[in-house]
Amino acid sequence: MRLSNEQLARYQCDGFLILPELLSADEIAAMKSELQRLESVDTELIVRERDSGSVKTLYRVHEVDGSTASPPFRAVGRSPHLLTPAQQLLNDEDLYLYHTKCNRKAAIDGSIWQWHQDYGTWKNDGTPEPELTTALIMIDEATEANGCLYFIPGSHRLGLLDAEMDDRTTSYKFYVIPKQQLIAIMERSPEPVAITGKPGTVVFFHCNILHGSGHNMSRHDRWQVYFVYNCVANHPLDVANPRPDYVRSTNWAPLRVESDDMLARQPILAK
Ligand SMILES: O=C(O)CCC(=O)C(=O)O
Repeated sequence: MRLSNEQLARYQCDGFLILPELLSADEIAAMKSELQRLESVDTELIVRERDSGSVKTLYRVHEVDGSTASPPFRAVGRSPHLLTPAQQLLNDEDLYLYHTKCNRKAAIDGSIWQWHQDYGTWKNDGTPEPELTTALIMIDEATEANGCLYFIPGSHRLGLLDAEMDDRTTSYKFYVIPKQQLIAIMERSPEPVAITGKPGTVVFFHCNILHGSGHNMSRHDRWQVYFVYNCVANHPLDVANPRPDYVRSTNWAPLRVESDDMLARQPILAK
């Protein structure tokens, strides 16, 4: 799947690009059944909601080894549906997966992600340039009620903003944009856009776009899976106390586009 010049220009301008129902119902069903299997794995690669204990984030589904290894997810990360557009958006053939994460917003319990830029954390990881793009896959329909993502269009062009560590709001600690700064940016930006869509929809977004999502007020779980692509040439430099491999991968081997039939091509997992 190759993006048109018009789609590339839209991504450069807005900082995101929505590809409705790019993946088939069968592909989504295969990923959903993998998520059901992985949810019950006892591993440090799963973050849980503080109060309910339900799964919030599950990491590292794209490799052949490790407790959360998953053949369908490994295949989709190398499929032409995701890898080819990522290569076009980053204008580089040699990409690797910085990390993969599967975010569940459990019905009623699933909590917010405050406004943030992903690259703030990745710069602290030692990643030299904001040359990463994320492919979001909607596993369930994403709605405003079940906590879809919101983007501020064009905010990636503001560059990296000052952020502060928030370790209070949810069980997941990360850098958020302080309220007054956020309001000032919102006053001079287009309104935030709700990123809703049917299962199978894929959304590419820039690592500096301002984004966040609300609480899940609905009776439906909302799963979204994120594949973060980085240029091999932009891999993190050495830092003191690097974060673990499941969020800052050190597997910098360039990915090659594989079969577009992720269901037919399932690699054998390492023991
Ligand atoms: O899954 C969500 O609702 C938001 C996730 C997010 O913003 C992130 O992981 O950076």
